[in-house]
Amino acid sequence: MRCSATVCLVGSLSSGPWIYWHDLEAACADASSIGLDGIELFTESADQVPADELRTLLDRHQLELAAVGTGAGKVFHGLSLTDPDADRRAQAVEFIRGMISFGASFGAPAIIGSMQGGVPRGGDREEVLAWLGEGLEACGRTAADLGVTLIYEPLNRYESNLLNTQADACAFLETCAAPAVRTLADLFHMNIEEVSLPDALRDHASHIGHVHFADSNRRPPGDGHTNFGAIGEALREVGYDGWVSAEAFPWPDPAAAARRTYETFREWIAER
Ligand code: LER
Ligand code: MN
Repeated sequence: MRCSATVCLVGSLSSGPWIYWHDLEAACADASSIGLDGIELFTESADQVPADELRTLLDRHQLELAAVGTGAGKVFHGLSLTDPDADRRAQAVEFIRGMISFGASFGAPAIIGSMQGGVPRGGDREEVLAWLGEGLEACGRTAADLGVTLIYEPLNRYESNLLNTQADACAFLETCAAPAVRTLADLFHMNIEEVSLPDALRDHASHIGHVHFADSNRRPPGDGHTNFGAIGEALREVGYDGWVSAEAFPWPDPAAAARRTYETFREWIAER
């Protein structure tokens, strides 16, 4: 398993569950000095950070790109894979495809979180799920062509009314023709939705392609009441060998949050 931390490069955001903020070079330098293996990027668009600039920084600091988030498509352009308007759904697919190819040039997957949208009041749930499936299939084909996975993230009930648990997300993916699509096990969302985090990780291990690492209160791992010993045991038992990526509030500050994250990873999660 490898540990990374999120970097928010969206200039107009100043709060949210990201460890590092706004300065990519400073984030890389700090992450590398702690011993983290990579960073996960949240950018405004697929071309916000020139690929050669990112490659230079990653190489200089011996980091990998763990994943790229697509949420800006929703936040800034109001796009989602389940918009009732077919043209808007097509634009959502195009936005995500841009992010997939940005990530793929670094071997990193794109994450579909808030871009999944939800069922509007009075909407037809089956129809909305069919649109989600079509979107995941279309984006999943692009990811497969570029040799990367695509990560679908079940969100908690306060962020989406589509699929909230690992079980629901995995059962849904099995109905789609989207073999490159994996689920994201975000420990914060799971803390709200799952009966048992370690059981959910064990039961759905074959679908899980990425882990978002946060404590129960979305503070850095180690600053809430999640039992990371049991989570580490489950992840090691199923042989999870992907990223454990800190998507948490920068509490009390980014540098301390990153250090706390890495200490918790080393103590409870890493292979021993
Ligand atoms: C994105 O990874 C996520 O977890 C969402 O809660 C952001 O809205
Ligand atoms: Mn997440």
